[in-house]
Amino acid sequence: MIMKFMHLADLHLDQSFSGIVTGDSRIKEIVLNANQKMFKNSITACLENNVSFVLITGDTFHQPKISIRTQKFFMEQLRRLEEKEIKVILSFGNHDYYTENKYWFEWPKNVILFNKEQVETKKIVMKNGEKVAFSGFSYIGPWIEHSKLMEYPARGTDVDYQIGFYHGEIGSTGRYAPFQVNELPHDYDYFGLGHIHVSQEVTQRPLTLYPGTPQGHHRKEHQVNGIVCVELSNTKPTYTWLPVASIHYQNDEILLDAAENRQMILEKLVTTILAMQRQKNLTVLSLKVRVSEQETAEILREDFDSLFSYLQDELVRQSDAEILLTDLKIELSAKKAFVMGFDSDLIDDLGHRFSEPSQFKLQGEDLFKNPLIAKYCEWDQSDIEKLLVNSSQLIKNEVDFGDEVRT
Ligand SMILES: [Mn+2]
Repeated sequence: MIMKFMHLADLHLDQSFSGIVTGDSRIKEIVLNANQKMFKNSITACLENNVSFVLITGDTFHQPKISIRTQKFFMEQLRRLEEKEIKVILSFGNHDYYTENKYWFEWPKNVILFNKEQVETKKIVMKNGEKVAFSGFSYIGPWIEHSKLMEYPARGTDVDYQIGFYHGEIGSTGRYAPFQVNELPHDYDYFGLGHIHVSQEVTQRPLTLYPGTPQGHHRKEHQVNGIVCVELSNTKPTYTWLPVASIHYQNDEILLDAAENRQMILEKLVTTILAMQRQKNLTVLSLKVRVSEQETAEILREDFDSLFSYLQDELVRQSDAEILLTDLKIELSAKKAFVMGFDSDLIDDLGHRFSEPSQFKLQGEDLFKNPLIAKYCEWDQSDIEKLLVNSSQLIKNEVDFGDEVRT
């Protein structure tokens, strides 16, 4: 007998998409719906593949406080599975840790909740009579500072399949239930992980996978596989990835040769970007343009702002809203790069922190005391955001970051 199920983790259903600023209404629409579309696609994939059950292993929501609208949407989608009598095994991670009285709707009857920090085991009987045991736990606060693997029971003697699941990180110390790979229960049929956003096969025995997040939410989440469909049988377990994302972050670079004039540079930039390999739907592009000549670099930098905004518009237009350029960096190949020890997202995060008007005013206190500025400058929210985006860009133009050097 073959048993097929779907494993999802780290959906972060209510997380916003970082770095996306656009006036294009088609792209705004895509961004607005991307999280829900990812989950709808996932449920559709479960139905189409006729899976026996669906395993969701934590951080389904980005925050412990979940908006009522998101709750309603989530429950509605689970009900599509209920109609087909497909069970959902659901646990909570460090982001969406469980607290009792926050749900505004009743959980559909097909949902088997794991909402305790102690490892529990729950059994279900499949339509064909086979018994499956699930062992796992949930977060009830933001941290668990020790391994939970010792609590997992031995494989049940009266079950056909024993499945474990675990939201946490590999390691000896840490705040997210750090565990050692060699302590995974070898006699389980599958061990489903959550927490790490990059897909990874951790061990083959038991088959232990991090599905990774199926929908990236920022530049660093550019390696996304989707949700995972697992097949268990008497022989070796197999699995396949199913893509469900509608926004793809992509970091790329192109080379511009020497001695080209402005017309050729512009033409080459646009055609090269449009010809780049990319996935379907919306690509959010961080681009590094490498040039070999100082002169070319100077041409590009001289008109940087207007070049960047022209390219953005032109790419949206020519790609039919499938490419959004969000970062542009000019780099002279010969130059010895100045490398920061931290990742480039920190710059965006810092910028974001100052977008809160009271923070902005606090940081700019001295500046705003200047009588001229106080008199003539009114800062509304869009001015603040524009300023922050521009200043982040200035920093990114001059500096290489840890994440860019490592990849
Ligand atoms: Mn997590």
